Amino acid sequence: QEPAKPVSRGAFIVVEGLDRAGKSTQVKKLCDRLYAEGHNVKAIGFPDRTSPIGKMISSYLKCQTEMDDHAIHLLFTTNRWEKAQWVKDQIAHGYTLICDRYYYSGIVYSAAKRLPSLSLAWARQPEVGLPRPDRVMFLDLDPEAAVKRGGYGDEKYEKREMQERVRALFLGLLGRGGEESSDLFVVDAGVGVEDVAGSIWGEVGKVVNAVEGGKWLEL
Ligand code: T5A
Ligand code: NA
Repeated sequence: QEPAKPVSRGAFIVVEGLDRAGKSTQVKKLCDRLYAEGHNVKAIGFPDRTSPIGKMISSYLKCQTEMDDHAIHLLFTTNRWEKAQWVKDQIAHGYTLICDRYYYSGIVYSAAKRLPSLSLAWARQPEVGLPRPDRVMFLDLDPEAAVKRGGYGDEKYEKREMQERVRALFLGLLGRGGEESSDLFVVDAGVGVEDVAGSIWGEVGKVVNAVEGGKWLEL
């Protein structure tokens, strides 16, 4: 399938946030808008529950199987690695990818378990080398507001205390320096769907046009 118009490469945009922050809603809106403006765009997301490893992750999240915390962390990471070449290929062929969660979630959700043997640095290590996004939109929402959005379901991490620690770690990445802090762009996700979409577009529109204009480095 050939892209509709020749471009240098596509952009790689990630949408991150707590459970119920509105990531899936915004990924869809962003894809629709980019498509309407003539961009070649594809949506992806992690965990990708369709692969054999993804099915193991899904079973863990639904509390159907138990697993060691380091083991599940490495499965989440592997679930990204098994898609890494595909991600690079799509971008090289001019497709902009909008990705629902990525290694930022991978690092902070595992570190939020506060195990002495599972530090942020430990969690980060197996993610090193994965394709780095051009921009990460962090949908920031108070966990109290997240609960009110229909409440949490039965999945593993959908608990208030865990979400508080995840949020603190996400915001901590911003102050930590290094790659993650310069990738993250914070969006207030506690307002209406259209207002959140407007904030996201204000940043992503610029990034996508800069990438397609060839002003950004190749991955
Ligand atoms: N995880 C994930 C790890 O531990 N390690 C990893 O490496 C990765 C990748 C599953 C879990 O796995 C963890 C994190 C998670 O705990 P998931 O499948 O992405 O991750 O599941 P969730 O993030 O929980 O998906 P949700 O569907 O709950 O959240 P979304 O996508 O953020 O929210 P969305 O868009 O579905 O909206 C939720 C509800 O809110 C409403 C929507 O209509 C919907 O009802 N809503 C709004 N309401 C008011 N105002 C707005 N602005 C709204 N936007 C949406
Ligand atoms: Na979602």
